[in-house]
Amino acid sequence: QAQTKMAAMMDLERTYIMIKPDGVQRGLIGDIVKRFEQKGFKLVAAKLYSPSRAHFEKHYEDLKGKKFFPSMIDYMITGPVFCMVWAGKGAVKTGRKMLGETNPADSLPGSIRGDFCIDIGRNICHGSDTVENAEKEIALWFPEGTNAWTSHSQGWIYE
Ligand code: IDP
Ligand code: MG
Repeated sequence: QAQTKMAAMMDLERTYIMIKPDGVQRGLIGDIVKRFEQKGFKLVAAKLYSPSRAHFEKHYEDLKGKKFFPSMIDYMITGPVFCMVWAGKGAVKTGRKMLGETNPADSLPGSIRGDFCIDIGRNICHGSDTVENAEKEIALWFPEGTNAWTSHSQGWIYE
């Protein structure tokens, strides 16, 4: 009972992580998934997906006024993206740290962008920036919902 309660609490925070077309093309899906698994976060949804331009425009609607917006959307629709939802304590903030800074040049070695890419316009991955945005993004990308399951590692990851 206590174990189930703890599992439910640790699952409350979820983040939307997406491997962009360059990350998929470069064969980095496995490396990125591996980092989140090793950290101890729990995968609750994943799919390879090729959404419409309108879907990406919705996802990035906050950036609509930016000069780079049209070319960024052009890049996003060049190929499938790998969409994931990871759950765990602090998943949003820690997920962003694991990705690194928006500009790979500012990303420390050890972070995903710090280790795998160079240009801001080819930064291979997306991660939600707030808990509120994460829930919005999860609803947009996984209208079918996510998967509830209890990891056997739960008690070895959380005290
Ligand atoms: P984030 O992905 O780190 O949250 P945002 O500011 O939300 O960064 O921007 C979304 C994406 O738009 C970035 O990941 C990057 O691919 C792209 N982007 C942001 N700023 C620039 C820019 O100045 N030039 C080209 N692309 C950019
Ligand atoms: Mg962002």
